Amino acid sequence: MAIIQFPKDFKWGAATASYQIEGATNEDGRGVSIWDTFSKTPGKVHNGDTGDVACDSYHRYEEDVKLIHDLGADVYRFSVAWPRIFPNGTGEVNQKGVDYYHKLVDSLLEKGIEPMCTLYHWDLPQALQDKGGWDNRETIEAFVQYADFMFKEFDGKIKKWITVNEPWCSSFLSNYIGEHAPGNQNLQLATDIAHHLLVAHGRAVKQFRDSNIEGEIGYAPNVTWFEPYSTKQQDIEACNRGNAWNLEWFFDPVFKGSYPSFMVDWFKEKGATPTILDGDLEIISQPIDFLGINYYTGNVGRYKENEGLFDLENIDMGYDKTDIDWFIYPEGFYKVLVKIKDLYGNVPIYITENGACYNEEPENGEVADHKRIDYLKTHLTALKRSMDSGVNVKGFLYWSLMDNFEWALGYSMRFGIVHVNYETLERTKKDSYHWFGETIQNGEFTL
Ligand code: GBH
Repeated sequence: MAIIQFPKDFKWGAATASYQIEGATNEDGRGVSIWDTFSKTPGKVHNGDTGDVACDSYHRYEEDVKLIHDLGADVYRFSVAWPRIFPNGTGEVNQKGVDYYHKLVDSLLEKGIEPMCTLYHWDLPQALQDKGGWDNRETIEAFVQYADFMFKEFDGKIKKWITVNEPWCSSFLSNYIGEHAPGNQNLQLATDIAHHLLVAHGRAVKQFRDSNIEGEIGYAPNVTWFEPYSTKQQDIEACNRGNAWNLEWFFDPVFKGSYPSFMVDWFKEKGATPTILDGDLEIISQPIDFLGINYYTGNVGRYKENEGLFDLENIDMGYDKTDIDWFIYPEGFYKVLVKIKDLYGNVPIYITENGACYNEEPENGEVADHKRIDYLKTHLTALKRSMDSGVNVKGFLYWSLMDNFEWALGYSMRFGIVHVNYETLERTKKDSYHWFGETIQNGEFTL
């Protein structure tokens, strides 16, 4: 039996995102987002599910804030639906949308919960998509205006800001793999969009500094880990490429002001080169106050000619998977954090997302999701090990507070520590909620 103990000032919390929980997509003047369009396009989302109702958190936020409070969380990470604030992406502000986030933030602050606000968690106003979306640099301007409005409106209330969530997903997953909105399949396009998202991030950080906003700002890239199948050079290099697609590609520009050259060369051979304008890399590399890290899964990878973008195949080593079919790989969590420290120094890190998909349903008012507790235990243990190796981790936010709209997989996949019944919208605390609450209270758990 071992006790895994976290520092006294370690911050605990849970995370959500606007389109995944709010519902009320047609209310109080909210504009249309690319996820409304995408989810209503036949064949794009499992079962034809949409975010129209989702968890109805737009109406039930007080109940949800109570769940966060009862958990004992220090921080709640949520995102703002850009089309609630600017229904057309730019121009007129929609006051009712602004009011909603004031009510949410006020009720968090009343209960002593610190709000951590993500400005962009994928729900781009459709009006901007109609003009080319993130491929059009005007979207960057629109984002900076939206960000600046939010900074000033919530200055003094929100003191932790995240510009963009998982730019890899809104670029490559959405515009090359095509699994997420807007669903394009074009590597050059995706590469430009990745770049524009980074410029948007940097511009927003600069705006934050220029406007003298109180608090801290960062971004939240997703990372994974490919462990080479063997010590063969080809396996190692293929895994380096797989890792760098999430890691160096999205970190080097921010921390070093350049793209990783081995990846630029690789992409060039595949026909894609980011379109970089003068001054872009300088803007992107504005110093940030913290790094949000989202980690879920890792893979063992092996070189295979012409396999995917990187001559890399996933090997099934027989590791357990969660219900979404992702390998459970806590060792990758440890390794990627140590690699981040080695490459980029000791920037403060919040784990802004980590969590497991298991689809247990309530029985007699209880959800016995012990596999989720095991996932949490192994990942928190790996996290603590990284901290003991000098990684500067300040906090951990579980994804997600509650079951929600899991993007292309609709409501079929559940990540919550709170169960949501999508017929009645009733919330039920799972066993993992109680376990996590105790861990937060004690600042430690027993393995
Ligand atoms: C996050 O994305 C999102 O921020 C959040 O909104 C979402 O609900 C949550 O995670 C759960 O999905 O190679 O097939 O094993 C996660 C992004 C991208 C996670 C790719 C895992 C590899 C899966 N991810 N990924 S696989």
